[in-house]
Amino acid sequence: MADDRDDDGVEMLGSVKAKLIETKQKWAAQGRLMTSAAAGTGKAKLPPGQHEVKDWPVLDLGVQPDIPHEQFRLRVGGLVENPIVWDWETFMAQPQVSDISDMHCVTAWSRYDNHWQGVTVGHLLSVVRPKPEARFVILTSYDQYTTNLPLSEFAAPDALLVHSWEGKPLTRVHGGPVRALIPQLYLWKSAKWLKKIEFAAEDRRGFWEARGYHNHGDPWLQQRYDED
Ligand SMILES: Nc1nc2c(c(=O)[nH]1)N[C@H]1C(S)=C(S)[C@@H](COP(=O)(O)O)O[C@H]1N2
Ligand SMILES: [Mo]
Repeated sequence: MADDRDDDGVEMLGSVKAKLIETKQKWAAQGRLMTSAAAGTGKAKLPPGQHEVKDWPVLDLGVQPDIPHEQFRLRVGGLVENPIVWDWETFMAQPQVSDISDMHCVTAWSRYDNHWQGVTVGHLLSVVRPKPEARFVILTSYDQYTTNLPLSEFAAPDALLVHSWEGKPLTRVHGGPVRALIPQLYLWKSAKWLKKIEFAAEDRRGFWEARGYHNHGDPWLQQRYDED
């Protein structure tokens, strides 16, 4: 579907991995990779049931949107005082930070000490000003992926909208030009190819959350899958 273009005019490369989605959904149903390992000391770097990797695996639905900077738009709306649409220049003109954090994927790999650059969610919140009724956030991506999280998690100090990793622009396969990075939750909450952030009063399950993954996704509590 290399020629398919969605409503943003963004080119989609690849085809949706229906089989893979089906398999992961089945694993969720079976509780695969759940372990009874004791929750660590609180200082441990490795959450229960995880192992460290040195490379950075690529996981997605099989479609990797190609978003030139001039086509990039980030829309932030819903229950906010000041909805915004940032183009690439406006996004890059926001205060920039560098931060170091770990990634924990539900498929059991963790990668330590990633160097990120981007805009803090805290800064975004200060610009859009969520209304008091806003308690949840729904992230939508250029590949139509969605994921949901409580505003309290989205507002974590390490939560970022990142454009660079290890000093280089985030590659397309890892979600460039801009992805969310919510390091205290499993990585499926960190939407790649971010295009929309919606603040809501009610929670709404995203792509994996609707397919058996845990609604919250705290790696330290091993919230991999929903209990049924
Ligand atoms: N837009 C989008 N974001 C996504 C996904 C996706 O399919 N599409 N997959 C999620 C999942 S399940 C994981 S584990 C991580 C993988 O990020 P990585 O490929 O950079 O390792 O991205 C998350 N964000
Ligand atoms: Mo994942």
